[in-house]
Amino acid sequence: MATSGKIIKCKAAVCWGPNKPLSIEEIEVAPPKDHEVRIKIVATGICRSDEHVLSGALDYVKFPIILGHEGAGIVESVGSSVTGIKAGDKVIPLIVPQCGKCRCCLNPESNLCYKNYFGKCDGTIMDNSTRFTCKGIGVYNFLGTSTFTEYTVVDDISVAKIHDDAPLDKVCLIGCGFSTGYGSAINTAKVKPGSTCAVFGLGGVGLSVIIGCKVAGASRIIGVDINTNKFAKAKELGATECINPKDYDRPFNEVLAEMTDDGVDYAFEVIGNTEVMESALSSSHFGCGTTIIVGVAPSNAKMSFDPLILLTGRTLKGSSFGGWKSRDHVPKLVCDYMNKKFNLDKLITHKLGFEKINEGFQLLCNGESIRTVLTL
Ligand code: PAD
Ligand code: ZN
Ligand code: ZN
Repeated sequence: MATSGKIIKCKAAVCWGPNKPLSIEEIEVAPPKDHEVRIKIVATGICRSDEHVLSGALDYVKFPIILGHEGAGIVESVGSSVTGIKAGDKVIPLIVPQCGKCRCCLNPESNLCYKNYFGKCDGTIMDNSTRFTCKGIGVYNFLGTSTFTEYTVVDDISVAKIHDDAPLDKVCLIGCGFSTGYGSAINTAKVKPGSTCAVFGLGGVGLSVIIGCKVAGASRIIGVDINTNKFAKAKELGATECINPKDYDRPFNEVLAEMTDDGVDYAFEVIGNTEVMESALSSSHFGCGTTIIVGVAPSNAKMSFDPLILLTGRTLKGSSFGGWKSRDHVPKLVCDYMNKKFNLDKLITHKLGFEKINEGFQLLCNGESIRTVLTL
């Protein structure tokens, strides 16, 4: 490519600090170094985790930063030592890398990687710097991906090559929200046929949990949200009933216990609210219920519960990126989507041009959108 090895000037949505609108700026994107890949982003979803940074809920994030982590694009160029990926390939950047060599990567039960960005949390990629500059100032990277930019540079262990015919404006959701929710049901909970599930929070991730529970054969899927506008879509995607905790003036776990013969088999918290996590845990059956935490709580938030609640046989687990080993499974999920094993199109409620990114965040905050996909 003509741009290979050169600095690219392009547009990006820069976040200069919390509680400020994103600013579309011209940035410079340096060429990929050893084991790095430069990607032309074609489409990106807006996930609640991006908004957590904007609202200041994650106080460890450094600024200025380019957010966005649910993208898909086309490789522009690759650095030295990159194998298996070349310019022109369609790819999805990955929030959880897969080095293939560490203790987690070698354990079939784990999908984390020692080289993950959650632990690192310093706004850089593996070589401890980023390839972005704006007005002469270095700009940080988010979750090793940064997709709110026309071009990004990611580590080669954090990129999955996908099918040449994949529609990028749809499969971008496989980069975070869809895979996270769907995998929480399939991989982390291992939902069994005939079981009863409760999903707390019916945003893009929660609705993807519902899709997973349905594919796994759950017989009852109870959607829980304080925004009743989310119920119609939840039912369309597989919820058998939907309830609003605000309609009850007693502890919500009691309500669910009555409805489900003493508690659900699987409870999913997909909001990031520690009180709801506690409520989900007590809503799971005392002898055989499993609770999965998917929501990301604000920094320093604490969950508290009487340990006796677990002693009778409950299980509490967490799930990041739905338990998928990213580079192995993302290409397969894209093929499963193309083969109609699941349909994620209904999660996309809005499509906007990249320059309308702040409008996209507004739609999420107003509870009007499930996923807005921005096209670049
Ligand atoms: P979203 O904001 O679209 O959906 C959250 C839903 O929860 C909304 O429909 C709200 O109305 C509802 N809600 C809020 N408060 C309550 C409450 N007290 N009781 C019931 N319902 C409530 O977010 P999303 O679906 O994009 O993301 C959900 C969470 O998952 C969020 O915390 C995000 O950061 C996290 C996430 N985790 C991972 C992971 O790998 N674990 C990946 C992606 C997102
Ligand atoms: Zn996300
Ligand atoms: Zn690893």
